Amino acid sequence: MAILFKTTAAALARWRPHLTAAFPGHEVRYWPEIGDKAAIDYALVWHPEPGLLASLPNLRLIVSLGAGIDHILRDPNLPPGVPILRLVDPHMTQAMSEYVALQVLRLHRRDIDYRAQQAAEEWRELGQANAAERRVGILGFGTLGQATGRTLQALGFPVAGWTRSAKQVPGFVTYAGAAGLNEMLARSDILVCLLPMTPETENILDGRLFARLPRGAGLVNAGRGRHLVENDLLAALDGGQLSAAVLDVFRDEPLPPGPPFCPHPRIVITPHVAADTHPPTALPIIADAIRDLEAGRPVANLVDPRRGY
Ligand code: NDP
Ligand code: OXD
Repeated sequence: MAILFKTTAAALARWRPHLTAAFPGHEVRYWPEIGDKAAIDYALVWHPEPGLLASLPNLRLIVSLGAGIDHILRDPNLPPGVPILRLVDPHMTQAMSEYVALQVLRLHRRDIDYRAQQAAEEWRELGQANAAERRVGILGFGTLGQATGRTLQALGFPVAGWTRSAKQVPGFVTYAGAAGLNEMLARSDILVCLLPMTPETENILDGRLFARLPRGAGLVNAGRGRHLVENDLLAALDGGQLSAAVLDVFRDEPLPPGPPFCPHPRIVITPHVAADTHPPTALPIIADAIRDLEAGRPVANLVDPRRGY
């Protein structure tokens, strides 16, 4: 019984020390040295090459090494019927809450302006709203969105969440679908994107959406780079419809150096680190899922590829 492991070279260094101990009884094979493909039962992957998974004839489970599965679903030749597991790890959920809280506070407390003043050696007080006056809207109110919402609410921000299907989340105002989006945007002084990447959500952060936010709103995108129409963001910042943006994810990663984003006075960039997968906590979750599958028990957090997330 063998496990295929495929991630980026940089991430592999974080995973490798933990892998053999996590799966006693299984041989772990590191892509591209995967040996006899027929021996591979499980594939733990991040951005697998299209066609790789379909070439494994006895594959029983595909595990995403992240919360998103877009990097798997982009393969047009996925093996039909092989279940796909996405990572739901409380450590990652906490990390995302911390990241978004940091960035919302950065926008709320005008940190970008104060850093610019510091660089210009300028001492000047800018006005400060209360957290209770700064309404935050979260696009994508699932595992990460709701946990983040709770953290922001504890800091005093009024938080609303937007989902695909209508749902009630105790303590929050929620909106759903295209009909709910307008209302949600109109009350979002800071908009946070924690959506999965699907055909419906691609390019959602565009000029038409920005125009429906209150003038001077801030944006935090920690979903996927393809949610954002980059030229529309730059135009909205130039025209003042948006006051600032924090971007963790990009169409091309690593982000090529230089304009338009590096540097930009109103854009803060982080290198896709909002909620890194943490091998010591993620591996026991994956090992439990494999044990459940082998014992014929239901496996938590399998995704429906037709839904796209
Ligand atoms: P979940 O599946 O738990 O939540 C997704 C949410 O998005 C749900 O509320 C869902 O609605 C909503 N949604 C999906 N499609 C639409 C749509 N068309 N319109 C409105 N709402 C929609 O995912 P997670 O919270 O675990 O993760 C979200 C995403 O965060 C990941 O897919 C990934 O892209 C990104 N991510 C980024 C990281 C980073 O480091 N930057 C780290 C981890 C994840 P409903 O509730 O109705 O299903
Ligand atoms: C994820 C990510 O999907 O890190 O987990 O982006």
